[in-house]
Amino acid sequence: GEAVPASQRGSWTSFLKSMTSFSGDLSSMTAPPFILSPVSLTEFPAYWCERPELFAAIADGKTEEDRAQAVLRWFISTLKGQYTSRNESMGSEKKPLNPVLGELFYGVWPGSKASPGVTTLLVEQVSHHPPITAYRIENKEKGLVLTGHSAQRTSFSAGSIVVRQVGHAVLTIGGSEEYLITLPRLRIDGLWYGSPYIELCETSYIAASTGYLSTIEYKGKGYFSGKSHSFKATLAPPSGKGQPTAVEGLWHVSSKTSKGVPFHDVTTPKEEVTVADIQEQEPFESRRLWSAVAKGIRSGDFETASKEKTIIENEQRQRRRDEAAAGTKWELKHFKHIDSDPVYERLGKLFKANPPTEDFYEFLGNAPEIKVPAA
Ligand code: 0T9
Repeated sequence: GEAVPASQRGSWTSFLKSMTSFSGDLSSMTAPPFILSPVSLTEFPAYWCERPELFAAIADGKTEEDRAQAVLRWFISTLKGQYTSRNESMGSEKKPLNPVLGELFYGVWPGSKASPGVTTLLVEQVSHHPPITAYRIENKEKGLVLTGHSAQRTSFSAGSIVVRQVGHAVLTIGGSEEYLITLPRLRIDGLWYGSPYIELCETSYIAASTGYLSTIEYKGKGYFSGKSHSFKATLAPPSGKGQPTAVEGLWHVSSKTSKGVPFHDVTTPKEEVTVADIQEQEPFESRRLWSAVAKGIRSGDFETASKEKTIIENEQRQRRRDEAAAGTKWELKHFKHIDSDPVYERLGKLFKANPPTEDFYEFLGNAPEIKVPAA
């Protein structure tokens, strides 16, 4: 492929070959330098709030239907960042840095007139193999909390990587109204040419404790509208409470309701999360932990990047050995693992969730103090 530097063509081909015979945790496979991203997966939960005004607006909905609609609008508006932003910033999808157990990422959106309230982000890598990332996003002033975790099961099919997302998120408004959010399946195409990109497929749901249910269907080129990144969503009220609302469009651009009313629009700039300067971060905070590796990748010095990565990996192995020898276990800092999430079990019934139960990482309530940068 053209996107692959001539000197890395051989290693890209063998990487693809080993992937076809591999199922499980792709994150631990060694990939050629041109496809490496300098950003760790622990940063990805920030995509949930890069339009903090849409998040804040959820709390302003006057009726149950208004709020369910605002949740759907915010959710759809996050997809562009979640699934196309590496293509925009780095030219293609890239392989993120594989987080270490206990890696942390803290951030903040300071708020503005358009997006009232300070929104804080707290992320912890709660498993290394397979990678599992737990996160919590809160806008206290608006009474909004999003808690979730993210893991993936990957397989290879017809030249593409198919990623089933494992994990879910729960959004609460005012501590009582709850929304269970499930995540779409994704396909990574364009691998052969060395320019991978994501297409979303199948269906995801947002089920509310008020009985409202959003069903979101994803299609790529050649379906509904024939365009990539197409979706159709239906927001259905509980029985006897009015008519469903249908929305259709391109999740990375905009959409309209079936009545022609504009629904979401992500053509305007987003707001990236603010994090502390690296010198002020704790050793396990993502950007500090990976700084030497990231610098190597960014500057094209892959020898240094790989050496620094090996240092981190060896240190991790040593830690695990020490724990095993001492008979101790790594303690999570901000979350407690529970085997089944009662919110998932209850609200999952609205769309016959499969599996009917899922585990969860409960927040321990110990958020660090976040310094809000001066405007
Ligand atoms: C949760 C998101 C997730 C994480 C990434 C599949 C993937 C790791 C998981 C699902 C976020 O909310 C949304 C976006 C992108 C997803 C990543 C894309 C990707 O390629 C990686 C996997 C593990 C790879 O790195 C595959 C190998 C690589 C060479 C292809 C570019």
